Amino acid sequence: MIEVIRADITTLAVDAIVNAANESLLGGGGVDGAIHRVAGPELLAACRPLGGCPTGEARITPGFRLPSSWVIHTVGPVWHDGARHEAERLAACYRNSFELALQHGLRSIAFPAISTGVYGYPKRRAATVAMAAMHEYVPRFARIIACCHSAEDLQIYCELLVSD
Ligand code: AR6
Repeated sequence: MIEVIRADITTLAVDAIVNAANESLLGGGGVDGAIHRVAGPELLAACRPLGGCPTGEARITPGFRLPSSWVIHTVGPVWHDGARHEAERLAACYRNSFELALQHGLRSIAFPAISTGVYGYPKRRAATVAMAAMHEYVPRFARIIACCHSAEDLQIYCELLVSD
């Protein structure tokens, strides 16, 4: 089942929350900063030996002080003009995060709207990519949560959910 909610992703008690990280995996602003703040310094210590993550791929760490057991770190594409494989790379973030969760036997997962903050991906276009990927994985998860930070995102995701 896909659930669309408005929340701070760091408050969700699910098997895994997904972090919209950067290729260094060493923290940043936005949701990345929020996740590191709540998880505590152990998260940075767990990320450091991973040696970064290329755009579109995903890596997993424990959630430490977060209510979620795991954090799946993925790196969304920076939006340029839509002609630089942004959609495929964003879809890869969702798919690789889901695949990593399945490899670890996880059943519930929450995603932020990857790439739609600092990385500038147009919100509706990104939500369309996100929802398509989520639909693909519905049969293999108990809960898939689209975690919206803003009222605008919530509205976009809800519109896409009902138009399916
Ligand atoms: N819970 C849920 N969603 C959130 C939260 C939160 N606590 N905080 C922000 N968002 P962004 P990006 C939403 O900028 O565009 C970082 O510095 C936010 O409203 O966090 O993928 C990384 O280190 C937006 O909808 O990620 C990278 O350098 C969404 O999360 C870079 O930003 C993503 O916004 C990644 O940029």
